[in-house]
Amino acid sequence: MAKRASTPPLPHDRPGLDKVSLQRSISNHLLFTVGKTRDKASRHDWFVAVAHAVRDCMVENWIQTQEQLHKHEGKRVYYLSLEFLLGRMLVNSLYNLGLLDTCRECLTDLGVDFESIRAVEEDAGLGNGGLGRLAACFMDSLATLNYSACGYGIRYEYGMFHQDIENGEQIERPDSWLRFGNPWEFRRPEVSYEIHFGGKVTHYREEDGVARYHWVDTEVVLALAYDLPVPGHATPTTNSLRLWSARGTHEFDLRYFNEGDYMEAVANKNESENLSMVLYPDDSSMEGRMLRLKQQYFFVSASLQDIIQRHLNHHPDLSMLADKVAIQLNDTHPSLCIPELMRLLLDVYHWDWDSAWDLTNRLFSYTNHTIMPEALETWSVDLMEKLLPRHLQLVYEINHRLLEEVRHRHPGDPSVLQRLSLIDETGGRRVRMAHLAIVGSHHVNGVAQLHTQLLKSTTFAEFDALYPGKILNVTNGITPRRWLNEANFRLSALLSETLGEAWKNDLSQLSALAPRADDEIFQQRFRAVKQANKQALAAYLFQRHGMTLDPETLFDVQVKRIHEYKRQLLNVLGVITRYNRLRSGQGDHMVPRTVIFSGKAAPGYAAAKRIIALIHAVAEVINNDPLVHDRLKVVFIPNYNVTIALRLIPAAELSEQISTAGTEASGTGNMKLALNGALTLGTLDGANIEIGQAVGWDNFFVFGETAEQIAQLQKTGYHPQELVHTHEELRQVLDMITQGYFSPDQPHRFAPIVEELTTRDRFFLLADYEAYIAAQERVDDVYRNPTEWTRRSILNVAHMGVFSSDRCIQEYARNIWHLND
Ligand code: 26V
Repeated sequence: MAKRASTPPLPHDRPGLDKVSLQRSISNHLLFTVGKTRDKASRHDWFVAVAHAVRDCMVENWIQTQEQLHKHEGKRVYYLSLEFLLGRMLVNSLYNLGLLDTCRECLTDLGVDFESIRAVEEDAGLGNGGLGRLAACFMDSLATLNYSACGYGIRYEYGMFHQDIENGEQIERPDSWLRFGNPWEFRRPEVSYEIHFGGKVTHYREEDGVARYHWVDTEVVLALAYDLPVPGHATPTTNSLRLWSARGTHEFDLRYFNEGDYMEAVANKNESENLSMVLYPDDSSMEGRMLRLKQQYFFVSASLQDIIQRHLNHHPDLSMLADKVAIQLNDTHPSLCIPELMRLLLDVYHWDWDSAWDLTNRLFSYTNHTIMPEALETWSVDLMEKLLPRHLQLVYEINHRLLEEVRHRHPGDPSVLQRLSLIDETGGRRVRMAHLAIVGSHHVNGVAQLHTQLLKSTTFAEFDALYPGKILNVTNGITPRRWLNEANFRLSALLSETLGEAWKNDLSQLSALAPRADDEIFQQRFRAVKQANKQALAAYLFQRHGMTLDPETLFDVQVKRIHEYKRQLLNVLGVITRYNRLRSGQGDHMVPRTVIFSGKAAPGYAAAKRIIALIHAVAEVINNDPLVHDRLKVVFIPNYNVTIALRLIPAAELSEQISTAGTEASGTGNMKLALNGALTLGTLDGANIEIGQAVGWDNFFVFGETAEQIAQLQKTGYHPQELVHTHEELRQVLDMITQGYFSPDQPHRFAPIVEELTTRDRFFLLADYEAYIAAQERVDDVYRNPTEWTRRSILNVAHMGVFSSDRCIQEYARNIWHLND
């Protein structure tokens, strides 16, 4: 229904921002939305009532944010991401609305325990790891900075799988996070788009000789919209996150119905709905993922139709689209946007190629999140031909024009054509999605300085030469609302008492903490915060998993997805080395430690799953050895997710960021841990480098080969076996693993791990082993001096302000989206 500016709003209750009206609203929702009385209400019923009451408080600002944009004719950002790792929403929403304390009091007055209510909320785990969490942090910063933005994603029925550990091994369970409904979302059945697949392309010439293409005989799936409001912190802006859900259509089923095959028709409807069923885990293999390609196109087509529709609601045509809209592609997952927009402009709106390409190029920008060759997306030409025949034609045409340009610049050099081509011809023809995203975008960004530099000098060096200035850096960031204020209320209170509240929306203000680093009284209070956080974690792990952690030991934390390149295995080698030293009586001066691991392995990633099994096997032996009792403990916390991260990170003292230099694009866990006062033990990789620079290298335990040295080793030949011979302790550790010390029932269980390390060692663990062990000794040395440790820890917090996602978004706004022009 069209909105008339002159129509006065219907009379309605103003959702209460005070205790009395919030309480009334919660009571109303319990009765009228949930349909329960207070004596029959479960904790979940209360949660639903509270969430609805809180959601009500966002609606007015939400509607106003949309209306203001049209009035002010500003430019809007669309953030397209196949992943949004939001976690729980209740506390974050309350906090951003400034209602946390009020709500807590309301519930207390009603005789309901707030903590137990918040604990029943499911995590919205619609992402794999850093990439998805970055998207969630960006949504928070965009609203907090009052930018008009909308995120687009998929409303997966099943998010990131739930990890159980059985007999020391990872077992995956589906994450049916929606089974009790989602009180935050608004279903928009009126917002739906048709998405087409398959079929064939016909063409004809118009009278003036212009060729026209029709994509026909397609199958159709519907995309339905669900909106989540995203409130800024202490700002009026409330943006939207629009998630698409797939539904079958009658058109699709009709031929079966006509033949009377009801079962077939229903089965096909289910198949369409599979499109938004499940989030793909980031696997090491890209093979056989027809459904994933369909999912990507489903997402791209729905989002672009919606963006165009919204624009045409307020403008006569698309000529101004790039002046009103910026579209950010979060990795290559949405890069089908490029041929899809070309298809719409050429085949539907009848634009000429050059104008269509110009608009496309002015609209899109792309963020690259990895240079690992096996993680760069490619799609088989055959699959694309079957599923998206018109898009494949357009990819060919884009490629043809690209290669013409390259040929012109590099006459007589066919190898450069092969390297830049959108089609990889080696071993089955495949479309290189990163190349497509680069040529179709006006800017491409890496996510940390080193990563961007490597993009420019290695992976995409020839594109950098072809399009100077297109590739630039925006170092990642994290939202302080979630990762300091919500995660660590004790530290937040201390900071606010010391500095005032302004750090929450301007994290650079933390630098005023630096002069307190040597202040004994402040140190004591700061240390007490960390100690209380450690105790709280220990209490939680005891209650939830029966684990016993000693809060008097150093909490040494490595939490992230399990990947070979992140080198959890190097940590394990270090733990076994420490164990051997303790057992052989060399450990008297060693600091008692609890080594904490947490992280999921992709279900199909055998090597990563074996690392999880090894961690458990090593923990079993060490934790049951009375000789090292009290001095070393290894724990693996199952099912790492946003909620567990919020408990773990504030309690961490040492943050292990030990990826092979040149492999971790940025890392964001490194930022969360340092912001919460952990000292980093890290390689010169990703954003570690910038963290070291910001907090000062004296306050960071750095070790290991540089990216350049690693590249050199790769070039000149690396022989890990030789390192084993020269290092007695390392040899002993590897022998124990090979000979079944940690797996007496299956002596050969972990032999493949040592086999890889001593033959290939793709990630240079043995090259960094000695430096890692030495760095761990330095950690012990400093930890033995609590004043010095605390001083460094305070300086870390003080200098982490630059890693706020607010700073990131400002850089995107200025250098990429040109929002303020
Ligand atoms: C990497 C790999 C490595 C080999 C095995 C298969 C595989 C699959 C996925 C990936 C990562 C894909 C992209 C990604 O998630 N990148 C992460 O993005 C974060 C946000 O920018 C960044 O902090 C992490 O360093 C980066 O790994």
